[in-house]
Amino acid sequence: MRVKRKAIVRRKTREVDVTVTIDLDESYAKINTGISFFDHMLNSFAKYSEIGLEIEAKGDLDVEEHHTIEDVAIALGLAIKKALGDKKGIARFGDAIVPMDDAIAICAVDISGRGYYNFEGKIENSGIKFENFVHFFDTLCKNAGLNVYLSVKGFNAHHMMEASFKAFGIAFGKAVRIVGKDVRSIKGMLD
Ligand SMILES: [Mn+2]
Repeated sequence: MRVKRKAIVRRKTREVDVTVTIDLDESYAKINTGISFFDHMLNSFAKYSEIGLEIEAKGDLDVEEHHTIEDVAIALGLAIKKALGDKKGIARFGDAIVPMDDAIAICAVDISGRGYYNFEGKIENSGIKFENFVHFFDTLCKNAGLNVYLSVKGFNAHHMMEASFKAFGIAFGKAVRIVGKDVRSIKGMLD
């Protein structure tokens, strides 16, 4: 019997109280961040990565969305890192190309243990600001130890952001799947 790839992370600051529950071998989503568009994006991520994900966040949205998006990214990143454990048997790499009408997103993921986000594109503000869209992925990568390349082109900001979350979800879902027995690195570890 495999070790459960589950984790719960709570992060409580003076700005945000967020709890993330993740199960890499389930498939469901229950998301409530108080930012409807962000919930829509996180639901897409969970759906297309085929992981179990619960996020409950209460942030200082009267200030603006930045703190809530940032703290969700930190907690989700730490939960991913914790749930992956020793990373034995994971595919490690995953990729996806996702069109959405006028938009197209390309994503590649390496669960290398080294957090690095490489983004190409420019999107108008949509249900969340573009700066927070970029900041979310950057913060997530640093905290989870993910190397992610994401590129997006298009016209409609909603489509461009949604295609990005879908592409990231599909690529991430492939990378966390169990495909073998050993750690996929000649170093013997992914950290
Ligand atoms: Mn949509």
